[in-house]
Amino acid sequence: MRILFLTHAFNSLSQRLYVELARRGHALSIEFDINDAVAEQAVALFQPELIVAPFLKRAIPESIWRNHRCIIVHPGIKGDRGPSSLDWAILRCETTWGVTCLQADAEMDAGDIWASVEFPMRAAAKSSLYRNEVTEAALQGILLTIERIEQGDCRPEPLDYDRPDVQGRWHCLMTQADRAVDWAADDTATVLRKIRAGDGVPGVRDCIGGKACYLYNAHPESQLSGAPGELLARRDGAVCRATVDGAVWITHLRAAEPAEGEPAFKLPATQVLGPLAEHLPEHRLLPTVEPAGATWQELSYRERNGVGHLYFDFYNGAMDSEQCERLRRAVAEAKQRQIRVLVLWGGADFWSNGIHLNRIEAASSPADESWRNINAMNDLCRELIETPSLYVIAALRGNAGAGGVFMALAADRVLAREGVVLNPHYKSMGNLYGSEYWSYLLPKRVGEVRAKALTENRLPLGAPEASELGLIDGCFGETLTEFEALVEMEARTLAECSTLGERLEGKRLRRAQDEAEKPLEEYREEELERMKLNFYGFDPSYHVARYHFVEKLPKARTPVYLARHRRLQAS
Ligand code: THG
Repeated sequence: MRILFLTHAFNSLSQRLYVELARRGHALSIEFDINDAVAEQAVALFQPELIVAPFLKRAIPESIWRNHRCIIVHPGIKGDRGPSSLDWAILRCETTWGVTCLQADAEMDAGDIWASVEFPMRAAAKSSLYRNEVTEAALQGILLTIERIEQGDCRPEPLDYDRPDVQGRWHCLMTQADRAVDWAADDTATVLRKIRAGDGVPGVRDCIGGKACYLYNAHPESQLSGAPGELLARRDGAVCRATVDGAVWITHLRAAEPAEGEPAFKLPATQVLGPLAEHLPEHRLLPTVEPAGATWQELSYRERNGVGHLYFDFYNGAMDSEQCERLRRAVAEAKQRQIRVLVLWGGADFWSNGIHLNRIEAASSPADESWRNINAMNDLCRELIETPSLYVIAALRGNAGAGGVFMALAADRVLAREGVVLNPHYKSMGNLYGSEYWSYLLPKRVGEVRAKALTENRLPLGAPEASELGLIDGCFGETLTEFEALVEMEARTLAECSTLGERLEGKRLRRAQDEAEKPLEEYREEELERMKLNFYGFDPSYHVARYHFVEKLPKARTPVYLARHRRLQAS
């Protein structure tokens, strides 16, 4: 089918639907929802048989929905309507939630229902539910919808609140008053729920030491306590704040009333608080330490059955210079242990997205900070490539993009959960050339021709396609739990395997051959030479693109690598 995606952004959900529908042979094109005239033009150019709105905030104009079938992917159960569906579901402690595929008409979210898929709720941030449960349900819903449309005789169900299976209702836009934390009264569970309901957008507006800011990424802390609302400690950029019955770690803040020149985007909490957090005791927690109760540990290392397991759960998968260095040190320390297999798990929602663009944007010299960050990423990648005594498995539980993908390729075996989406390219960030030894790691896996195609196309890739190409070694597991269990088993089997010694010997030989042919350092220097131009050269594209990305500026047009209909016209 010819399907046009009309969407606010090409976010993780739209990317997942895109790779899944492309795999099934549908002809797809994408248009960002810029204004009605642009959307009308896209429809006229592409002549779609179906329009899908995976992530749309505005109304589709009547000129479009009257003449074309438009399916809205709504993150709510049957009958649920409004712009804050998931936020309300979390705040109201719903135990079951869902995704409904409904046909757009004049009344918002009240159109005929083509499919509705439910899932059990989990105590997690809105963004995490969105990337996991909502995405899987949306995919099922869209596949059902397309199947029903293709059958031809299947009619959608009109919204009817008298039906027993229509349990949702209209919910208004959630306001900051609905979200507000009352530190003198709210217990830890309530504080967590409120912050989770607004994570990653818009955050919960609050006040810390007189500073107005939005709160993001909260985790329970069971050991520390104090006067409700008081700041108790800091750790790796996060702050710990007392509740009436315990405490929570808050890792990120956004200034709500930024002073002249102060960043207005998300940053580590201690950076936003500045002097307000300086006096706090730093509660270090080494990766090898297993905390007694609940706490927040960004980087952790555990050993089970002779296998090392390294977890790194960086917010949004972004890794600043210090985080790269901490992770590199953890890898170096794992190499000193009596293990022969190391599994890199990344975070549960993200594997990694490479350098930390928000931190770079906030730096006094973004060019210098970019340089420092990419060098820290490279040091980490080199630490992973040079592991003669260890067999390294990269286990991608969540999506990876840009440098994060190439960091994974530094492992000996790269495995991904089936639903993972990869973006193995840098170019969409203002023509960034990229580093992380990609010019060594990528062609080695897929050959020069495909390497060039992947980096130029700038399209997302599903794990099965990545596996097919040889970019990764395999993908399996419909759920996170299933994937984790299978990787764990594979790692354990490998560690106990009598031929592991031979494998490691083979790995050492190949590395030595590669090094003799062209030293790693040479790849790095060549890449960094190009990156220097991106950071310090005359063309400011990277700095402009990063600014637009970090500030979430509205898009002015859809790039032609996504808008096929515009490419067809151009050629
Ligand atoms: N029909 C048509 N277009 C649509 C939908 C539809 N576009 C996508 C849309 N569904 C998504 N649903 C909503 C539902 C309610 C609101 C917005 C999108 C809403 N908005 C508030 C307003 O416009 O005043 C405030 C929104 C905000 O500020 O975030 O209530 O079914 N044709």
